[in-house]
Amino acid sequence: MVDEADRIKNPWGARTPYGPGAPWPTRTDAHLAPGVAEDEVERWVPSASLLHSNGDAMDIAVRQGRIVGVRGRATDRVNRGRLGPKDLYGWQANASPDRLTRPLVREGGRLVESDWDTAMGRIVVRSKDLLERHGPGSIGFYTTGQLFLEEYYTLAVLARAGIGTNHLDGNTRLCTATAAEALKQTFGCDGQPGSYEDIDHADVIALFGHNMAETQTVLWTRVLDRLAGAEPPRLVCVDPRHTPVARQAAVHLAPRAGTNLALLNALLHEIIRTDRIDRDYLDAHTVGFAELAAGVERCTPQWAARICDVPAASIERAAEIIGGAERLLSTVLQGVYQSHQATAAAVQVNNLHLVRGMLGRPGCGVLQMNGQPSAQNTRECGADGDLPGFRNWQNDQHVADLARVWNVTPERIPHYAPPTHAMQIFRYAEQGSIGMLWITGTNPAVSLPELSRIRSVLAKEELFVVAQDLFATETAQLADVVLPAATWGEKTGVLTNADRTVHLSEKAVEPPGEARPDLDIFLDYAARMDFRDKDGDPLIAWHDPESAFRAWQRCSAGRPCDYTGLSYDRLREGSGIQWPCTERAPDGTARLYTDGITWADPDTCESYGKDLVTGASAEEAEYRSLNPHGRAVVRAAEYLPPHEDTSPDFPLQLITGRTVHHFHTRTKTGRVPELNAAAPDVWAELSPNEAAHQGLSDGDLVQVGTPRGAVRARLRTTGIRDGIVFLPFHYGYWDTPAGHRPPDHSAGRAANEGTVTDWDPVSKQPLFKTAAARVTLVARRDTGARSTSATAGSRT
Ligand SMILES: Nc1nc2c(c(=O)[nH]1)N[C@H]1C(S)=C(S)[C@@H](COP(=O)(O)OP(=O)(O)OC[C@H]3O[C@@H](n4cnc5c(=O)[nH]c(N)nc54)[C@H](O)[C@@H]3O)O[C@H]1N2
Ligand SMILES: Nc1nc2c(c(=O)[nH]1)N[C@H]1C(S)=C(S)[C@@H](COP(=O)(O)OP(=O)(O)OC[C@H]3O[C@@H](n4cnc5c(=O)[nH]c(N)nc54)[C@H](O)[C@@H]3O)O[C@H]1N2
Ligand SMILES: [Mo]
Repeated sequence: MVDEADRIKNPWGARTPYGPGAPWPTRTDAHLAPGVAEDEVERWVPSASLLHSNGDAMDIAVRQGRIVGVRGRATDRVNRGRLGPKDLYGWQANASPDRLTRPLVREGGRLVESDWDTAMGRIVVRSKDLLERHGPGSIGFYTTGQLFLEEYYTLAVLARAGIGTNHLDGNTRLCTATAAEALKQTFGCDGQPGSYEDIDHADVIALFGHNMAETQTVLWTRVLDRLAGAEPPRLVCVDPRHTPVARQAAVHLAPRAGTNLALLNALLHEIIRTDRIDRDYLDAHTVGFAELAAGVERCTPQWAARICDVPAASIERAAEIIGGAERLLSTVLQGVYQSHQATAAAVQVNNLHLVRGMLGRPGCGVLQMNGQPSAQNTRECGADGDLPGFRNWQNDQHVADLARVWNVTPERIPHYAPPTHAMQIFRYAEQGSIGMLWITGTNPAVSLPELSRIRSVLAKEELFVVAQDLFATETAQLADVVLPAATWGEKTGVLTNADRTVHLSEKAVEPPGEARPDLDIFLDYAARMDFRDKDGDPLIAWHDPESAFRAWQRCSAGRPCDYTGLSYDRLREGSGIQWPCTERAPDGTARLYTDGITWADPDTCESYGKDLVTGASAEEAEYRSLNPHGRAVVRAAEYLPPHEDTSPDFPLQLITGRTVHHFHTRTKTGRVPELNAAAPDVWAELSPNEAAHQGLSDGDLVQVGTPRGAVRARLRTTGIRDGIVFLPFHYGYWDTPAGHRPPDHSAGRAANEGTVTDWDPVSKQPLFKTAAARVTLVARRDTGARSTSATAGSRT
């Protein structure tokens, strides 16, 4: 058993050092409720983590019908028994006394308890009315990266072929849209090339805008164990903050926010200038290198140093390390994805690997990371802005093939334009062309940018909002119907992590009250709507998780994310299998592109590519002439400054992000005593230098304002670079543990009060890490003013 205080303070636990190429040793982490001994556990139910994308396998301890703890699974390829703090303690949220147990409907302006028939009845009446009067485009769905594969697939079928709407996207738009887009741009198709095992082999690991130590704690444990062993890898860290990752790095580059592309172009410049390139690899597997070489020719370290405000010598040093690597592993996450040239920058990391021929062998991988536990499934099932099975909406053959799988006519599946992205869905809801928005497993009233706008959209009289959640979240408060969902541990389904590892998560206990699995809710809706295929049979013929999984397998057959070699039984026998898993690869596939590029062929690719500056989709003919033989595409892009840059009024850059103890809007982790106590309230980070410059000191209550809104927080001086203020985005106006909600919606605690409605033109991912801001003093540290509920209603 773990020492609890220790794992809150030391999220990574004790070292188990290992050398290059050796297997990562096991270490079993567990936590049981106080007073429960291991031999009192009646059943251990297999599952995997739902509080990040790492996919840590674990077993859920059950006693007398209740979850009483968790234990990491030592046999699993992903975590070899380890668990992070959110997983060790987070399960307690399931039994929170304020779980939703009955549907709610709005009556006379208030949400009141109701029953399933009434709630579903209202949704169906609204759906049919909208379909009749305004057609399928009047209905939108906004889902998540936190359900199970079977649920996304069912939702994708009912939305795309049942309703026939193009307006279905996930909060994955805020999360991994750029990961998917960067893979499509370079490799023609989504699908993570690398494997976590690359950490065991790499001699250089480069992390771009990825605070792995706090956001994928177990993966970071693997890195720490390599660092503690023989022949440790060297780390390159690009992050404006002195994160725990930066502390371990051979080179830490702390650029101004939103300048990743300039930095990456300079790294490419140096690598090309010093001829650290793999000509054979480039010739055999890529197109476009000449344009890249020309494009970065003037991007010297000195040029980038001025834009990024980092020493040119540090850029040269980083280029030397990356250029000298024999086995390079790179990871990319939100520090790159949530800025204005997100895809253009993420693609340059792919280019580093293509130029150096570092792909498809042990230690040579690029991880365009995911964040949410099942974001990969949202993408592959087409519950986001993609068609299921990574099919290409511009390729009529792909649409026809999907129509065959669903037994509908191709015209039934909208493909007149790219599937609508989330920011556009909210725009349509704002403008009124969407009259019903069904939100599942996400809390946009805290997580989308510019919250005053989002609140006013969700509160609109004419917009019928359905919220499906565990709790009466900030979003649910604004809904017309609230559906109580079962969650992890209370339902069965599959989830796939960031390195394509598929796990089965089984039902351990009953959900509270009348709460139902999301799958059952979608199936119920499809039955009530009576969706039919072209022969008049039910469009959705499955009835439980396993039959839904089999339906998905048929849809995935022959596509890159091929699940045909898997089954619930196989997943129960083993633990964690990487797709593609087929008859020919029954044990799954560790790495993609081991034998050249496989899915970029014009006939099979998921995307014909986009213009990296405007985001405009290329036509088939353009792609055919650019890349007739289906190679990787080396795409160049020029650095452009952020739209909202600093000014005398707003002299700082605002970046937002995460802390190790909380997950997103804290609906779970805020209800867990150990995690809540570890980080109960919002804070703002400035460098000591910057604080002094603004006349502020540690502990002062400050206001972080942008042109759109403000947050009040205690100031912490940290190792962040000058010119930047950081806010964790976890804190909504819901206050733990009492469930107290201030009467005023704007408590000034959510970082997104100040973020901007703007997105990367290519991936459409919103910018959570570039806005202009100012920090002003509210009260000095020792005046005793509180920063949360006490100040909640008082805005200035
Ligand atoms: N503890 C915890 N873990 C989580 C989550 C959580 O909420 N809490 N959420 C999960 C999810 S859904 C996601 S998407 C991932 C996100 O995981 P990460 O991307 O690692 O997390 P963030 O804190 O959003 O951002 C990472 C870093 O980007 C840096 N950054 C900001 N601006 C820039 C920039 O312009 N350039 C560069 N290079 N860096 C910049 C920030 O300083 C920050 O340290 O975490 C997953 N894991
Ligand atoms: N400023 C700023 N904003 C950000 C980010 C940032 O870095 N900075 N990061 C963005 C990113 S990467 C992400 S992923 C988003 C996350 O943003 P959200 O998705 O809004 O965050 P969560 O709090 O995870 O919301 C998930 C909801 O699903 C509910 N839920 C959990 N399990 C289930 C289930 O099984 N079924 C159903 N129906 N509901 C369930 C939870 O109670 C919770 O209310 O935030 C984005 N917003
Ligand atoms: Mo995310």
